[in-house]
Amino acid sequence: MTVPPLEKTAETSAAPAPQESRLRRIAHLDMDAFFASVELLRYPQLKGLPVVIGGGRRKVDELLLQGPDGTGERERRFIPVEDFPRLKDYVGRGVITTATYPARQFGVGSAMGMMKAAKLCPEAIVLPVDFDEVRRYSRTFKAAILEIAPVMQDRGVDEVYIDFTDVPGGQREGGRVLARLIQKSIFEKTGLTCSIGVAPNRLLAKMASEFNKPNGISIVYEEDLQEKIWPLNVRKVNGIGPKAGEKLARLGIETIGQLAAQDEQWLIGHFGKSTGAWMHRVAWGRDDSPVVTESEPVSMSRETTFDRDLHAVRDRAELSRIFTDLCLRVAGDLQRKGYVARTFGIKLRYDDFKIATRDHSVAFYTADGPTIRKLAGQCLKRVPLDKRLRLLGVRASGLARVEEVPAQGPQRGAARGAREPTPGDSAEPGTTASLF
Ligand code: TTP
Ligand code: MG
Ligand code: MG
Repeated sequence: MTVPPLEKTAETSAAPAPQESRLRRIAHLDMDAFFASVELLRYPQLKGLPVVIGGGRRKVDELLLQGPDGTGERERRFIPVEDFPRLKDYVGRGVITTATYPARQFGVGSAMGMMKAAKLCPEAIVLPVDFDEVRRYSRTFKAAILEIAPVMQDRGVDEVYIDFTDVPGGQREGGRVLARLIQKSIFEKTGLTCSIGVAPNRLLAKMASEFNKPNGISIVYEEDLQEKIWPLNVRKVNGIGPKAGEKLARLGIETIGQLAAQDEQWLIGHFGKSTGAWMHRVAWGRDDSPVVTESEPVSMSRETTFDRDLHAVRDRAELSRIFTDLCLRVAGDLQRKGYVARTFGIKLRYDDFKIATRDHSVAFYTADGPTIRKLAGQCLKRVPLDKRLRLLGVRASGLARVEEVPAQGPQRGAARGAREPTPGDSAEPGTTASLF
């Protein structure tokens, strides 16, 4: 491998490299066959076999967990390989979410209809997605990275950008040393593998992370543009989607190199000022966008301290109004930021400054205001309301990004919420919750 001059300088000088001689090194890390790999941790007997993830959870999946005699629900028991459902037995309109690498050798992959995939690989094992498990591993692998490299940008459930530039090892071998360390740490903490591309910027790193999948590292320098990037199809550029790809193909442009060969003005003529100029820039491997650190919230809450202490009975109407308002605000926060939650809680501070908190988890995710009002309202049944209150708060936790949970429309969430007893319904005397 040829080492670029700047890299060499940085490595051979005894003193730490001055800031300006460091190369900008940006990594893109993407987990390998993520949803499927998470299932293989649960069922290691399936390692090396074609496995696809797709379709909803079916009866056959429940039966599999229950065991032959119908007992031992969800109990961890060893399931022999031959007991798993096969693609050839699948009937329905589900599509494949992802597939293990052995399954991909049969031409099976994301977004393919399951029945079509069954023709290519009838013996592939079919499993449903376990979103909770996937999210748990998503958090764990990201936490492992943050322990090593602090500048990380979340790009979805299984991928992140990491700025290697100033991290120890981030310059060595173009970033390979640090990439190896991160792979090792993730594997130790999760048992999962990932692939990493390290390049001068996010644009090239994103492409590079695919070069050596699975469990690979790929190092790209600016001078590799012609050899490693230009032969790729334009669709490999993050941001050139199916429509732009088709239009470019109609114009006779298939590869990034062909795109780079076009005059910028010509591209602007066809795609408009901003897209045309952007296409020209990316074809030449240029991207200055920073890696923006943003951490996942663990909860969202709203609370309010009253102007005067309020009493659950005498100030019932006012408290009820404030409580509803807090719930709707929490719902608004969740919706605006693209989250749903399934644990809702309350916080009270009494006039003696003692604090009480309660929370309540449900089996579904929601960001629906009235549903949150009902669920948080149930927590009120479990706190003493005989003293005056100084503060009231509502909190949502157990968060998930809305796109990461199985589709469940607000109707379903609300309907299920509505089935729970509502605070106002429980009118037993002495049940303090009814006061709200
Ligand atoms: P990807 O990173 O695109 O795919 P992958 O991790 O399964 O495989 P690879 O090794 O090629 O990276 O997506 C991450 C997860 O997101 C994937 O395991 C399943 C899920 N996913 C969807 O839910 N819908 C989709 O259309 C795709 C592409 C992925
Ligand atoms: Mg992936
Ligand atoms: Mg991905």
